[in-house]
Amino acid sequence: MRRLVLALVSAAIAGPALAGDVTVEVRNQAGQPVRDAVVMIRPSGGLPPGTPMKVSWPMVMAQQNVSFQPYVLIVPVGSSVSFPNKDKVRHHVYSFSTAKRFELKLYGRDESRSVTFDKPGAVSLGCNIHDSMIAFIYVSDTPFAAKSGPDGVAVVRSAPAGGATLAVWHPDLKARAAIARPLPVAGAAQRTSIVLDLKPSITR
Ligand SMILES: [Cu+2]
Repeated sequence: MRRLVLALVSAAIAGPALAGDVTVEVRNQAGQPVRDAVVMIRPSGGLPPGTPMKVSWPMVMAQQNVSFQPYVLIVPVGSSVSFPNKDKVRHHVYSFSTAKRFELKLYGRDESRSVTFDKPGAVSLGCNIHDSMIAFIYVSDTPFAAKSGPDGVAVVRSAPAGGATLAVWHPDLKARAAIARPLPVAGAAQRTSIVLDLKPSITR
């Protein structure tokens, strides 16, 4: 019995901290839902020790039908992203962004390259051959991140309870950096909303 009590006590101390899903509804200044927004929760005290810098979606930025797929990809800092070419034509992917400058010289069908993103921030991608190819990789300093869907809703899974900042970025944001405001995380399911001041869309 005593052993059981000790086990329970140590499990309570070492066990996972309270966490909850945070649902964020993203809208523009006209009240319309905004898709492809990068929604991040940054715990005020830093990330809990041992938090894996991982997300649940693939770290892949494909080139398909002469466009990048997806349009916005969120990756935690330190991630290696693969860039498979699924087209018959060759692409020449590049970025001049401060968070990551790189160039993947012409490569063809069913070839892939990978790039490691080691600094947080927005990385805008282009193709030297096809000017219409535009996409963004957002390198997040927190793994508690999610992208809004067509309904403008993003769900950040299992955010640790406590003081935190809600930060949101979008390719059409008027501000240069992600906008942020305090958001205490309850440790249970919670819902909030945020309005973004957007420029006319650059791509659609
Ligand atoms: Cu191209």
